[in-house]
Amino acid sequence: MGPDAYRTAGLAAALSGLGHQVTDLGNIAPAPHAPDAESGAVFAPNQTIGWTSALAEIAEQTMADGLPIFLGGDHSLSLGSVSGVAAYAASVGRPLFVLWLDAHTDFHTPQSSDSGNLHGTPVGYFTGRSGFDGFPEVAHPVPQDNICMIGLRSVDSAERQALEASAIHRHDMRDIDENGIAGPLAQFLKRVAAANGLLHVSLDVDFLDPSVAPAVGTTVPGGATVREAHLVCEMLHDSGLMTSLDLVELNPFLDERGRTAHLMVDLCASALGRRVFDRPTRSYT
Ligand code: Z70
Ligand code: MN
Ligand code: MN
Ligand code: MN
Repeated sequence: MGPDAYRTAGLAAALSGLGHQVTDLGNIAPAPHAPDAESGAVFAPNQTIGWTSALAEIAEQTMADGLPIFLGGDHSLSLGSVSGVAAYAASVGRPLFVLWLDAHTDFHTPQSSDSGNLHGTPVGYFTGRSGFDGFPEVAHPVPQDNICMIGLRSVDSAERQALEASAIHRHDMRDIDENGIAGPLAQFLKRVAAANGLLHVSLDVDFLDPSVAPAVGTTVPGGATVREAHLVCEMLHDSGLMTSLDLVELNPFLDERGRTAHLMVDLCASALGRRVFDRPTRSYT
């Protein structure tokens, strides 16, 4: 339902209005997979394996044609989108960087997950953590040092431990309150530019404060404001660095007259060039 809500909210028209050529490839289907058992340690592992294979393949293909935008739907889609984008990056000999805009770190493995929700595992998967039995092997894990997380405010203890032992760059809401959101992002973008990297951005609806973005299953108070989120997206556009994007966790059943879908469309437009006034181009090199 998430992708259809974005279609209804006018995502394609917003981007073509900015001068982009937009192609809607339609809904993706999962690759054939074994049926899932009713109960297990995690929900729908086989179905998620099917989705991961299909999405990784289409991600790698579409990177050659333009800037793919993956619409969801559950954040487990990033197991496929990011691993596919990483395969493409390796094929063109450029490093991949990932900006994770989320209340959560999603750094679990299926073994460490308390909830059994695979939306808590994509970063664990594409960084090459072990324990993803039956999932496609991650041929090109994203280096931890190439990942920046912003918006964090709900981290499980197993994730916290693994994260603190990792080189992933992380900014919780206190960081943003104390220092603002522009500084840490600019620092990260400079590193992407210096490395001539590709940049995948994963925007989880719950990055935003639930008072402005209620259409998500896992609301966590104290999220980014509309203005902080637009600033992030405007800086991404100014940098010219973003090469792929996930818009995830939109659940239109929980929306109020489409306001979350519309906000996400507006943010996407900011990330792809919408602005109030022109200003001198800022460089992140
Ligand atoms: C929790 C878990 C999560 C997204 C919630 C929540 C993770 N750490 N991820 N919403 N996208 O269930 O593993
Ligand atoms: Mn989810
Ligand atoms: Mn998430
Ligand atoms: Mn989240």
